[in-house]
Formats: sequence, C-alpha cells, structure tokens
Amino acid sequence: MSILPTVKDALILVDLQTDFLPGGHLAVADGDAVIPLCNRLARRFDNVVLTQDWHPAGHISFASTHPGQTPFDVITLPYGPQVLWPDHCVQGTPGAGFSPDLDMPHAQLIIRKGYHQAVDSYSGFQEADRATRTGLAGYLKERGIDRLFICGLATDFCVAWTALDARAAGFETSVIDDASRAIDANGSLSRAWADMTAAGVHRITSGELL
Ligand code: VGL
Ligand code: ZN
Repeated sequence: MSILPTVKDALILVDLQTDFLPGGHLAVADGDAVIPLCNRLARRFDNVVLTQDWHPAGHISFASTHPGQTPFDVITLPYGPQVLWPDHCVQGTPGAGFSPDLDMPHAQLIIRKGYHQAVDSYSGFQEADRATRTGLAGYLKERGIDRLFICGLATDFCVAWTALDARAAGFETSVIDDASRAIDANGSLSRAWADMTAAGVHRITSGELL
C-alpha cells in the first residue's frame, strides 16, 4: 500500500453489471474476477461512485436496431463511428442490474448513462456526441474531489473513455489495471492504453491501494 486515499479522492467503479459478467448479454471475459477486488478497494475510499450503463430498448448502439448489421460491426452516426453491440443493459432488466456480489453499501452516487435513444455513452462524464454532459464532473468538483481512481468493465471502452474525460475535466486520474477487464475487439485494448497514457492517465495496480 503506497497510496492512502483522502476525502479529496473518489473511486469510480464502471459498469459492474450483470450483462457484462459471464453469462450476460455482453459478457467481458473474466469480468467476475474484478468484483471481490472492487469490493476491497471500495473499503479504502470515503467517496465511491458507480456508473451504470442504462439503455432504452431499441438503442442506437444495438446491432438489432440496424437491419443487416451484426454485433461488433462499426457504423457511422452523426456523431462519428459507433461499434454495434448485442442488446445489453436495457433499462429495468435483470442484466442492467449490478452484480449481486457487490458489497459497497457506502457508495454515494450511481450515475446512469446511455439513456438517450440516439446517442451512446461509454464515458461516465460525457456522451458519444462529445457535447452532452452527465453532470458527473460538476458533482465531483462541487464536492471538492480532485483525484480519481477508475476501474471496472470494460477497460478498453467505458473505463478508458471515462478516464480520458476525467483528464479532460482536469482530474488527476489513475486506472487500476488489475481491477478491470477488457473486451479487446480489433486491437481496442492496446489503442485504449496508448490514448490513456498520452492523456496522462496513470496505470496502477490494486496493490498500491490495498
Ligand atoms: C460498454 C460496450 C457497450 C462498457 C458499454 O461498459 O465498456 N461497452 N456498452
Ligand atoms: Zn452500452
């Protein structure tokens, strides 16, 4: 343990939801391995925030919404390229719920994202149109939080985009590598780490906090 979190730090746990775990609609390989680690990490922090992917049925990011397309195809939308996914994290369904093994009753905020029909949102801060804010940066700043530790699912999508936007919003930002797992479609994991490193995101392991 070399980092001791204070009241100015927050742990952001990304999308620890049933659909991203083995057996879910968009399962991340070995995703369930991060849950016990996230539970232990959460105990180190006064401030814990959870993000929750939360799509309406027929969401624009679902391959099933686009006749002729299949999951992992990439299409062009008004805001840019969009990877198409299996239907996942549909509002109110069991798959959109948090892992039943989460043990962090002191978590303070659940920030839902991806709820606009025509815009995806990997990031907990900002939607894929790069304009619509979720309110998370304002919430953290208003509470005097200036340093963020981010982990969860998936490293190369929602964790990476959240970390990049955290940097853009001026937060000191670390991603906890071993408390995250990746989808890794078409080289997305190495690209994500290159982007995060270039943006000044620190890559750490949970041992530095536990
Ligand atoms: C995610 C793809 C689609 C994630 C969410 O949590 O990384 N990935 N929606
Ligand atoms: Zn999603």
